[in-house]
Amino acid sequence: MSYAPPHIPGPHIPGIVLISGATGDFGSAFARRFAALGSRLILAGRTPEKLKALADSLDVPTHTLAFDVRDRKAMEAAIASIPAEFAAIDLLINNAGLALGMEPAQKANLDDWEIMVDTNDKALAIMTGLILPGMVERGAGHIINLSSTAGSYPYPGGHVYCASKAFVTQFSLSLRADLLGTGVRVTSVEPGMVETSFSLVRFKGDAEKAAKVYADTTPLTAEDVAESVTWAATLPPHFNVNRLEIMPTVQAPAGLAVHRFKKA
Ligand code: 8X3
Repeated sequence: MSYAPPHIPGPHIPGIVLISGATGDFGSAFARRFAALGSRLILAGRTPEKLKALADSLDVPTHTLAFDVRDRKAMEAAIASIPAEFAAIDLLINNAGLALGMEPAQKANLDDWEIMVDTNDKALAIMTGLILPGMVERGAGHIINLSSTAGSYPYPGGHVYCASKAFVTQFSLSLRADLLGTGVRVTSVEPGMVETSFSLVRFKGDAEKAAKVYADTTPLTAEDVAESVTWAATLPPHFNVNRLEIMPTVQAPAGLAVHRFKKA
């Protein structure tokens, strides 16, 4: 199920929106929503062809930035290259992120751990640091960080992914503390199970494993997450959503696990 056209937005339409991970399932859903509202878009992603295809499909002025968020120098150069007419960013959606692997921690691939921390945390913080001073100077702006229920409810095989999302939530709340009085808003959006290519990436292309995650149930969709992001972003400027935890009705935090000894 998806929503088209989007629900009635609030009164605040962000003028310029920068979306990282723009060509992914979430990112492109966000891009379509904000384009429908008339926002101008800066689309950041790794693949120039995919960025161009997305930009060409939208009816609003767009600027594309092709770089890997894990390459700090490339990120700094990309942000510095934003043309003047796109420079006053109203909304930054820190969306680039991923999960890799679901083996127990003691069997995990340490390269996977490094990539998750570099992408989900380090890049998100640096991107924020690059965009924030302009927002504070203008006395307005909004940073929406894509966290996850995984940041609050750990699960077997979640280890660094869960921890990386706890970072995103706590970083968002900490930003609120520093930005008090500046007019800049911060929101941590924390979705649970959403059917996207998330699991295909996590299981490194194993389509069968990925499909099992969403089989015989009704997960959220990228459009549902876009609904939440649009809601938080279009509220009037005096209204800050700190955390927005969403999950499908079929999912719930369902208790702690207990190991029981085998009877002799
Ligand atoms: C995605 C939600 O539960 O697969 O962030 O980790 S979960």
